Amino acid sequence: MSPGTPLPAFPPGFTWGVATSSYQIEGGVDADGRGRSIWDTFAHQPGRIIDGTTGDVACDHYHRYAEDVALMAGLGIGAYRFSIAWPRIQPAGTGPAEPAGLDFYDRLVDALLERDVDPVATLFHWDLPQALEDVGGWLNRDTAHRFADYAELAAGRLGDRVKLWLTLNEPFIHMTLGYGTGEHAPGRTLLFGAVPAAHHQLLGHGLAVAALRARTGSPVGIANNYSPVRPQGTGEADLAAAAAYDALHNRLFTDPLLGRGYPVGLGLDPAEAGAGAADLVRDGDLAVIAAPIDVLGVNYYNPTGIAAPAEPDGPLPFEMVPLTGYPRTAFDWPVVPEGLHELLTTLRDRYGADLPPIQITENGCAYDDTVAADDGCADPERIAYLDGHLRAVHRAVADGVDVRGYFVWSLLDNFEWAEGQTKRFGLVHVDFDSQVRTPKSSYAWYRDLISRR
Ligand code: PNW
Repeated sequence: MSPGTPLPAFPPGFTWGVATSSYQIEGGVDADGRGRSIWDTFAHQPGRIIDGTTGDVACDHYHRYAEDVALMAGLGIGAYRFSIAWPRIQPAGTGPAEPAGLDFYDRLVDALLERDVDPVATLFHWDLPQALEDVGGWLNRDTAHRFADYAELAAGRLGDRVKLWLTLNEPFIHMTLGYGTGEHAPGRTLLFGAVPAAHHQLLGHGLAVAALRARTGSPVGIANNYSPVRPQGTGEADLAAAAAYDALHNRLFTDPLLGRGYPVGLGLDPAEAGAGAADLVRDGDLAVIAAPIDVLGVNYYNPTGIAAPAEPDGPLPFEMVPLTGYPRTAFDWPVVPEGLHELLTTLRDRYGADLPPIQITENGCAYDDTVAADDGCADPERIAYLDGHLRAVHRAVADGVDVRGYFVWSLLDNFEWAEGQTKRFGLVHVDFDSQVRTPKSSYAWYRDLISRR
């Protein structure tokens, strides 16, 4: 089947949504008592962001949220996934709430509900208060407790109206790019020394689940990034490298969440733990992390090709190899819709009855979209990408995977982290000089798809 044939029916009650995150769209970095985050610091350091832009203004969503909610209403979506900026709620990462920061999300949530859009809130999409980074960030166990306090404040104000809470966004990407390779804030280059940031994020997740449960009856979950691993070679060393990468990317943040404990090989499993690891993973931590969740958020972009490292004694036990033979997005990411089907059925096979219902909390693509003289913005590649991935989701549902919803990344072109404003993921084009929003042809396509459901 192709974009030409209509998409098959999805289960009744399937949620159609779009997703964004605070630092990528809000701007308003000095508004209403907001504190600094690690991304404010990082984006202002020379050489960090490819085009030298920052999130200082981004899509100015902080001031234009009403217009953006109207765009969502025009799509007819059932749910909107946004993130709350921790430094708006606790400017220094600790202490009492800044009421003006909470007021913004209060207004946003009410505007969504008025338009029949369910608010889905992510508590942490990478914008850690800088004051917490100054005392070690997620390498410091205390940050997990600070995160639970923040969750309590957010849910105390919004818990009656947010319909789904997600604790963390992609703790794997935050650990690897933020603490491992330094491509993201806070810019640390610890390689496997970043692993404590995995444990502390997961501990923070578990503590936050408990804090949320006490203040909301809404479902609670987490949004993980997954990438099916394609071994590039059939040798034993290639397969071992692929398994090592799979444990790091796909299991490190899911095995312990679903009660399996940590995968072996990362220094977190008691069987291999030296004295240092025992201090890292303390008695009782795994039970906190395995607190039952109602939803597993799945973010999918592409599979990963992995081979044995060229130098066996190098710093990493695997090497990434670009997958060939697929169309590519402007990010140079391969377009592999069947990877999403493979990922969903693998999760089901791996975790069985322990796997909670799934929401696809992100899926989307970047292309070099431009607004034409007639004010149109044609993005046929994005339509083909989304269509292909939705068919893959549908096949997984037909194969028995419990997928309850799908959120396009993203509503708007936005600040794409280290890529700045050079990678456009939106259903809506944003002119970053004028802040004019222009719905792309994919916006109309998604609107029509939703209206036929
Ligand atoms: C996700 N990778 O990040 C994030 O949740 C979004 O904030 C982001 O805009 C979106 O995907 C598109 O990049 C990722 O290197 C960042 O594989 C990097 C990777 C994957 C996801």
